[in-house]
Amino acid sequence: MEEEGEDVKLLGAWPSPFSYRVLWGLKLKGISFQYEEEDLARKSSALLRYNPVHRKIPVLVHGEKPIAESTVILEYIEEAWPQKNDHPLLPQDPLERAEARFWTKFVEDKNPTFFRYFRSTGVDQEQATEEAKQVLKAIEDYAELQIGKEGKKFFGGGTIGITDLTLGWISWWLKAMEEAVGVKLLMETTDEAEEGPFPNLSRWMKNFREDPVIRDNLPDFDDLVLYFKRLRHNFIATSD
Ligand SMILES: N[C@@H](CCC(=O)N[C@@H](CS)C(=O)NCC(=O)O)C(=O)O
Repeated sequence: MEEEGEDVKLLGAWPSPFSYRVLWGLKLKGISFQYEEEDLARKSSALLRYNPVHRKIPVLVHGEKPIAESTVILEYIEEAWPQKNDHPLLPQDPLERAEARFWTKFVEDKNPTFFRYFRSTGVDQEQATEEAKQVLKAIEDYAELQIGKEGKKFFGGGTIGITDLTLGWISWWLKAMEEAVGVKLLMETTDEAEEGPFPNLSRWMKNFREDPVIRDNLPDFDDLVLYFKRLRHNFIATSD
C-alpha cells in the first residue's frame, strides 16, 4: 500500500456533489491528494482511460490504480488507510455498518427521482415533486430517530460518516436546485429554520454545513444556482 499523501489524485468537477463526497472523505481522513478539474464537455483521455465503463467523475487514482463510483471510493478510502482510523467513515459494528450501507444505497437509488424533479415541467414535475417529498420524508423519519431522539449530531454519530457524506448534497445542491426550478421541496426557509415538514433533516443539514471541513469545501452557492438554471434551461429546450 502506498504511503499516505503519495500519488493520490482525485478527478472531479466543481458542480458535482459526487466529487465532493470523495473530496470531503479525503479531507476528513487527512489524506493529501491532488485535485484535477475535468471539463465534462471535453473529457480528458485520462478520465476515459481511468473510468472506461461509465466515463464519469469522480475517479480516485491511488498509485496509478483508478477507483470509480463515489460510494465505492469512500469505502476504499476507509479500507486503504486503516491507520487513519481516528475518523472512521464506516461504523465498526456490523449491524451499524449494514445500516449505513442501507441508507447509502437508498439515497443512491433515489437519485433519478430528484433528477426528474429537476429536469421536468408540468404534470411530470408535479409527480416527481411528490415522489421527492416522500423520499425526504423517509430520510426525515430516520433523522427523527437518529438526530431527534438519540441526539446524534450526524447519522454517523458524533462525526461525519458515509451516510452523511452520501446525503450531504441535499444540504447545499438541492437548495440550489430548488432555486433553479422555482419549486420548493425542503421548505427550509432560512439556514436556521427547523420548522416545516422536515425539522430533523433541517437540523442535520445545519450540523453538516457547519462542520469546518464541509463549510470550507463547498462550491459557491450563486455559481451553482446559475449552473443549474442553465442546465435546466438546456434540458427543457431539448425535451419533446
Ligand atoms: N454514481 C456515480 C455518479 C457520478 C456522476 O453522475 N458523475 C457525473 C457528474 S455529476 C458525470 O461525470 N457525468 C458525465 C457524463 O455523464 O457524461 C457516482 O456516485 O460516482
